Amino acid sequence: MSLADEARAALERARRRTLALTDCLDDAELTAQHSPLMSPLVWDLAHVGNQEDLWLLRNAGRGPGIRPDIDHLYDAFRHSRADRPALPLLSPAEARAYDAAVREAALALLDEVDTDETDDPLLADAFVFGMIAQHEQQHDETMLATHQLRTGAAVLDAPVPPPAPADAAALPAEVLVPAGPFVMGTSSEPWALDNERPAHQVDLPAFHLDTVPVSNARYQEFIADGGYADPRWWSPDGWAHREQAGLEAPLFWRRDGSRWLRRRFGAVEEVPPDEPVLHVCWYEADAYARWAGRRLPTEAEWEKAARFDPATGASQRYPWGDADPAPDHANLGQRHLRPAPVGSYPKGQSPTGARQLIGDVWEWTSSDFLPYPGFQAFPYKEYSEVFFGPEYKVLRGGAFGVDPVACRGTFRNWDYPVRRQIFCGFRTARDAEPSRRGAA
Ligand code: AVJ
Ligand code: FE
Repeated sequence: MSLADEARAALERARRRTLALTDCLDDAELTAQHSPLMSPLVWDLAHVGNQEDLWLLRNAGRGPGIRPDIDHLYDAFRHSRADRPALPLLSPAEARAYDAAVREAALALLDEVDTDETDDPLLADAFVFGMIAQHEQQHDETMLATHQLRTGAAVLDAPVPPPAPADAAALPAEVLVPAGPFVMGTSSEPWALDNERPAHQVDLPAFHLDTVPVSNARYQEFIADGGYADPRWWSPDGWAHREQAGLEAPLFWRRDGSRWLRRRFGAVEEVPPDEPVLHVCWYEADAYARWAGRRLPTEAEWEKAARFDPATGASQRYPWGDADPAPDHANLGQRHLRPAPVGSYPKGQSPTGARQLIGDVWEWTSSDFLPYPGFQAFPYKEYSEVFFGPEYKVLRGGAFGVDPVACRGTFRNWDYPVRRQIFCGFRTARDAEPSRRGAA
């Protein structure tokens, strides 16, 4: 498939999902604010169309666009999420009509341009179309998080992932990633965003990484051992936050006698022991790791584990190789409304044997969100550059609600260390003992 055809398919897939996430709720629910952390869904609904209007119709197509007059309402930097309900936003019907009109013109533009022959860096390889498909999918994921925060009867439905494969219980607890240089980031992935570029070499000491994400069962051991009451395990900032926010368990968990229940998209269930833990903030992940005698992996370690093949010395696009994600590689694309049990997806494992690096849950790393050497903002500073710095931590790997177009071995996500409404979990690492004979 050509990149132009892939862009068309990715845009159409994103739009089906956007509509599925919003057509299931009435106008009152779409305009309500379900959490001060989130926009009303009707804001996301028109924002995706407005970004497409700006980037495809105006910047790439050099036309007048459809509604430049409403840009200010949908500029994420102008109004905080908490302030958005009070804005004179488009109604749900107006937002749907706007999105459809923009899309029709955008697909006409895609038909018109030769994305193989152009000199325009926005159009070449259909980059800007891929960027807008990723943008819409990222907002779909945000809307899915709003659905999770919303109280009220369930409106979403999806099959439960299959049980873990037979070998899951016998997997080694950790894998060894050997010392040495690897290529981090990319200069060749056509729709990689600016913060994933350029490819550059990073040399790392050997380390061990958990084979699978930390499960609810493991996390419950931390809780049962008094992990939330013991400042030894927490960083100073983390402890201060734990006290101030009153953290006692992952978001959406509630104790019921001796068991833990969790709310999940409008239903309540017992916490499933073999699922990766979800909805923990960076401080909780960091405290668990210290309690376990371990640490979070750095972002570079995570990417090396996910991409480096010791047999070839090369970095792959994904843990399983260079092929686009298929359903037996990873839990992506909101096929399920939950992560799969730990040990799932043997076909998606990395060369060193780690599973579920892609999909299921976003994985917190110990790293701040910083530019790679040689970073250049493209096509706009407000995607990545304005967020670089110590206040954001990097997450890797994508979650069950991430579409394959917005997920790859190089993809970088970031958030504040206190955030836990996103679909975040983690795995832990430790340094490997240096060889007593020195370098092998
Ligand atoms: C990359 C997920 C942090 O949602 O704030 C959406 C993606 N940027 N619109 C976000 C994004 C502009 C961004 N994250
Ligand atoms: Fe956005």
